[in-house]
Amino acid sequence: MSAELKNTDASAEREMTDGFHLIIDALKMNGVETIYGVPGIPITDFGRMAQAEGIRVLSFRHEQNAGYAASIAGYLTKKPGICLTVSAPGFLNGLTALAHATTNCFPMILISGSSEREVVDLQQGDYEEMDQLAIAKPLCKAAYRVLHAADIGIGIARAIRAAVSGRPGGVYLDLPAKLFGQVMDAEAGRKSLVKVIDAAPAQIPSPNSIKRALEVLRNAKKPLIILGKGASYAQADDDIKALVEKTGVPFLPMSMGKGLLPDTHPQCAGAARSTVLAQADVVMLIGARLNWLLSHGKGKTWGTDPKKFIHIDIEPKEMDSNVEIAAPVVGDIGSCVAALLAGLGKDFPQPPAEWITTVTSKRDENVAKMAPRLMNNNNPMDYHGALGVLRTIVKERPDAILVNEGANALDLTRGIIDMYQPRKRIDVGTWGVMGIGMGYAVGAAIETGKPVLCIEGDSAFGFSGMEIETICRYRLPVCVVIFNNDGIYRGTDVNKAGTDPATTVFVKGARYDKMIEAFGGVGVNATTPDELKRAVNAAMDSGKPTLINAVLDPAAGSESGRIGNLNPQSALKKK
Ligand SMILES: Cc1ncc(C[n+]2csc(CCOP(=O)(O)OP(=O)(O)O)c2C)c(N)n1
Ligand SMILES: [Mg+2]
Repeated sequence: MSAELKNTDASAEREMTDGFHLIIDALKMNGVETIYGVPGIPITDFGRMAQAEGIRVLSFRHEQNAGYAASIAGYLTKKPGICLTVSAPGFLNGLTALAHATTNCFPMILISGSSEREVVDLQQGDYEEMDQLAIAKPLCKAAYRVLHAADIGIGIARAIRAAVSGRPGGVYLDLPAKLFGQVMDAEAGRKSLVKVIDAAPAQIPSPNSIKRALEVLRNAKKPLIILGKGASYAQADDDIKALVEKTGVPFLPMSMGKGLLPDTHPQCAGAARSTVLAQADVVMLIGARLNWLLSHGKGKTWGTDPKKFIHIDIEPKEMDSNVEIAAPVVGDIGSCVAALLAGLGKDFPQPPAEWITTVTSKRDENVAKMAPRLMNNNNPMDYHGALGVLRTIVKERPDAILVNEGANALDLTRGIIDMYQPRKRIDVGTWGVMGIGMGYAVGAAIETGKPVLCIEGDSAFGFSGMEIETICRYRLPVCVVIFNNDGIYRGTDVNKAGTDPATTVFVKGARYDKMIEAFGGVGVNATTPDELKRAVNAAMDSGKPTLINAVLDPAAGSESGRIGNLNPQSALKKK
């Protein structure tokens, strides 16, 4: 045999790999266990192979919901949630969730197949042609494209590090169709993979910033701590609790900060929100931004007395974003809180008793005012009657995850239902976006293994309602309660032109519970708080996918819930 022939034989026997397998190997090497997506060209086989290789691949009915599932997976686990989409339209459907992840600082990677670069770039009209990388860029933290199989390892490593390090966010990874089929030597392929070491390195705050912050806090007469979802994300629960309790400062949880310390904690000022925001003189923000949700730190909400802010955040650019920050503390929340705790010493002064009395008496007064409304047995139900029973159910099942969206259905649930454990309340987030519901429910059930209770406005539910098939298909322990008041905010609007229905109303008396029956789930129509209680308890006990149509008085809600003031007004009289 000639030497040349031998060589050919040897290379034919060489072990080879391809793009499909390199992507799977790279994800597995970096601990990715679950992918949320929708199959199609060019990623169908990839999904099959990933599933065969032991990655859990969950198929949704719409990419946006898969994306929301991935985003909340990132929030709950501190590892990037992975969403997988097809080119152009699938990619665009997933993009809203990627932007949502970035806005909310959740680590997520949107991996999308894309069409042939040569054709796309010459705009020759390829199947699902789109310059996806360019479109994704302004909507996420980082965007990468991999063209060669040998770069898959690096590409995935970069995406993972970009998503979780510093302030977490969404990352786009573009994988053109041709990449999946590219073949290379298996040994070289193995060597090209990258395991990301210390993907989110601790960012230690400067000692001076800690000293300054403690000095400001020490001199406060009316201090307040605000806990944002960044504090929940940090998983520094014990230290945060210790900081709050050792300083004795009243705390106000933001929506997804609820449960870091129980809402029933003696220092919780949740029910005295207006009082503490208006009257506090020093406000320590932990993983909470001074955005619209906190009225930008100024104006009527914040009262007339001067404030000093201590701001703890991983992102230096967040400081002074809306008002002057007297004591910026830049670092990861865990490291910052640990440093503050260490600096407290033994004799850190407690807040003046007068301030504590002001806060607790206001809180107790508001709680007492609310109590009888929560026990009402009105028929048709109103929000308070329905939430009264759900509040007890959550108290009895503190480890269940609560998903919540809507307008009144959101604001009233947030105010009424106490949370007892960190990261149990997940909701519309920074944008107040409708549509997170069923995606979050799937993501939360898969990532935590805990039962999920969704409290959904009837409009809110509609944005992701088809995923109840997904919930039934994977047999997830999800109970969806729809607060059905026949529409957006309320079901009573009338179109003055008398033709079509008003823009905010839906089919009267709709039976959402029938929808889930089509997929083998349990549907219940509940017209009283008692019926609602029985149905939710049964669902939570059985773990069976359940959808409860809670019939509410169509007149029960108010325009835009608690944020009606944000609707633009004209000086001219409304027609
Ligand atoms: C993606 C998106 N589209 C539209 C809106 C505007 N919006 C805010 S709340 C809401 C629905 C409120 O109705 P519902 O969910 O039934 O809650 P209710 O107040 O009736 O309890 C809508 C459409 C939004 N926030 N997000
Ligand atoms: Mg409604």
